[in-house]
Amino acid sequence: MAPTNASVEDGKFRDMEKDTIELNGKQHMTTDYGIKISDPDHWLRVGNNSNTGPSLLEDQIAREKIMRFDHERIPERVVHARGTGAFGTFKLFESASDVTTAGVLTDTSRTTPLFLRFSTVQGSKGSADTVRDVRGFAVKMYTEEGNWDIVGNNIPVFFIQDAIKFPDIIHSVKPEPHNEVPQGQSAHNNFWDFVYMHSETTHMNYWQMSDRAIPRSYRMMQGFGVNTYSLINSEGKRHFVKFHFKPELGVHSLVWDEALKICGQDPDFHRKDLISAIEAGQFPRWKFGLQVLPEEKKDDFDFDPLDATKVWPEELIPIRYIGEMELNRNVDEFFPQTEQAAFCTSHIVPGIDFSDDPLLQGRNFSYFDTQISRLGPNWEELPVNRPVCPYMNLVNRDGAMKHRITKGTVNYWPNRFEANPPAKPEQGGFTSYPERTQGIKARLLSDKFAEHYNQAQVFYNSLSQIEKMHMAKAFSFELDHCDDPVVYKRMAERIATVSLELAQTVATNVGADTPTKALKANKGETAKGLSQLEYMPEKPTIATRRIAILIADGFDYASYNTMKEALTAQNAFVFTIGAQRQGVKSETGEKVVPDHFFSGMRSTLFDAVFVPGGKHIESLAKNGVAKFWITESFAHLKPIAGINEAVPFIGRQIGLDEVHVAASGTTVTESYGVVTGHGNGSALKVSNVGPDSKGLAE
Ligand code: HDE
Repeated sequence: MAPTNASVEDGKFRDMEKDTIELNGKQHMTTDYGIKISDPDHWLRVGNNSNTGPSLLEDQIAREKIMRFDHERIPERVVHARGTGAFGTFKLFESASDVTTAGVLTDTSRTTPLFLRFSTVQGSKGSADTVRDVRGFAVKMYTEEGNWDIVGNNIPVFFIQDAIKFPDIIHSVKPEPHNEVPQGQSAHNNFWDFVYMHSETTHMNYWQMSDRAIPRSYRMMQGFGVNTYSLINSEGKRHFVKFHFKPELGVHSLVWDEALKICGQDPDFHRKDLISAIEAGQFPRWKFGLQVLPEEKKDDFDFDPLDATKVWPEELIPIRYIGEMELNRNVDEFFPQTEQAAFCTSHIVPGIDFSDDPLLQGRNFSYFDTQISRLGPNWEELPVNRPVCPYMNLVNRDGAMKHRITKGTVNYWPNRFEANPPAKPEQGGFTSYPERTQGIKARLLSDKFAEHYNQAQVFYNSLSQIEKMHMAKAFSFELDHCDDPVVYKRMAERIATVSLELAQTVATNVGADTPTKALKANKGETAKGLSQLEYMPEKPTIATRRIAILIADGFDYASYNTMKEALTAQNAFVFTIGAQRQGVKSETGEKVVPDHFFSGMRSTLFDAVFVPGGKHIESLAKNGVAKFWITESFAHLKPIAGINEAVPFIGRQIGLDEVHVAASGTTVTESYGVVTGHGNGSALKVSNVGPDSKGLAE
């Protein structure tokens, strides 16, 4: 199949169509070399009706089937193995032509197709989605000038400053070498040993211990390019830049108890969340922003802007939001479109350039290299990875699994035909920024890289009390899982560089000596944009929030149905959870077939719960699972709503008298995220059930 030169108007969809086929139900099954198969279920063997007999190696059909299967797996990514992705588009609403010539950042009439892969870092391909971890946020934009990859994370800083340390940090966090434990966790001796040994990890480590590392949904996370890149404008002037993505739905997290439970209850929770939102047409969107810094101002700060363990404070360098990204199409097949998707920090387009960020410089080597071992040298030719603009290079050819066939008699440049000539800058040819540079050859970082605690303090100081409480629990959980006293004792002490109070709480919980003095003065400085509570949705919404309605035989159909319709009208994902899936009968005889039965789901997999009134309360009150649903929802501070007979039932499960309201007329009461009502079903206004009273829970 010829690779496409589809124009951008055709988008990536049209491009991949050339390699996409429908599973044709009517077409006969064939071998991969095309002959029709008469029996795919029995190996050719010598035998008879009473004697099966030996299998024949001769059976080319059986051999092909088994051999294909034997080689189905490719190496998983050495980090970020667990992930999922979707296609979408990028649109610019404001040109950044003052700082760059890149078409994707200057042409407001364009729609640029893209692919985004979210991931966790530590776990294997089959690990759970909701582990405590950094999330990858890798965007591939198929621009008219070639592919531009922003291989980012949901946390704006990184653990280390020099790429040469990457194998160390990853070895330390991955399962330990002697027993391959633990999976999907950083809660073990080696990781925390590394953190102690490298004070440069401190800032990122605090983000990792914050609620950012247990997101509610991929759709509710920020994305950051992390590294410092350059933008070059038409005058050839350079600005340093950091890239930002801000979710329309706001930033929301699970609470730790939920995250832990969901790991077992639904390890695919985040995958399914993304897929179902896109399937329902509820496309997640992010504002795209730039922080730009004129080159000559690089040395104006007490940190080095090329140090990836530091954020650029928004007070000093505001974010300029200029575009919007939307995810609007699920993949058709996971392996070719997500597993084989491969990103490269070195994929930039004219108008964008690198910086001397020492982490980025190393990454620029590593990504291409790792794709060669994972996918082979022709990985850029795979449908999901290839550009949508014309591409041709007569020298880069051959290698395993070469797919494209290029006619012609020369494969070198220059050649007597002047075939495949390079492009001059005015023809769109990429030119590197002519950076002036000089120095001695040495293994060094600039002096400002040596400061490691200031921004960790500012981050911690900027969190709300609730976030700080969560962080104390997170540190305590992690260090409690370290059984080498050297590790947890030293770490508890180290925390006193950021907060003595935090260090004391953690030390008490994990059995370390209680630190008595702060190892570094904390002046209480705060900054904006760090606490995730600053990122609430622009418009409050319950769209795509998962809401459970609990029913058993004898429920009140009117209040059930009124609530269900009202929630559905606001695009919430409503699920009826019944005593049995065979069907549940209402007081008035209506039969509802629930989406799940009580023990098939758990409260942790939903954002809110509603219990209609009716006689069914008598059986709910005797059902441990239904009762625990309410108790657990309350413990996780989820909105709980009930009406009429459901009100005292809910009150009993959560031990709160306040939810008992006068039983006359139509009233709605809210208390601790619990909404109760009396009267007909419409008494419960959906707005009372909106997010997000969560956050207080542990
Ligand atoms: Fe990566 N990283 N990384 N990384 N990274 C990989 O490339 C590496 C770093 C990130 O969905 C690998 O294709 C080095 C920072 C994401 O396919 C590998 C260094 C950030 C993904 C690699 C870093 C990231 C990767 C493994 C230190 C946030 C998943 C598979 C200098 C800005 C991409 C692969 C996907 C994947 C190397 C640090 C994000 C080995 C050497 C900082 C989102 O090449």
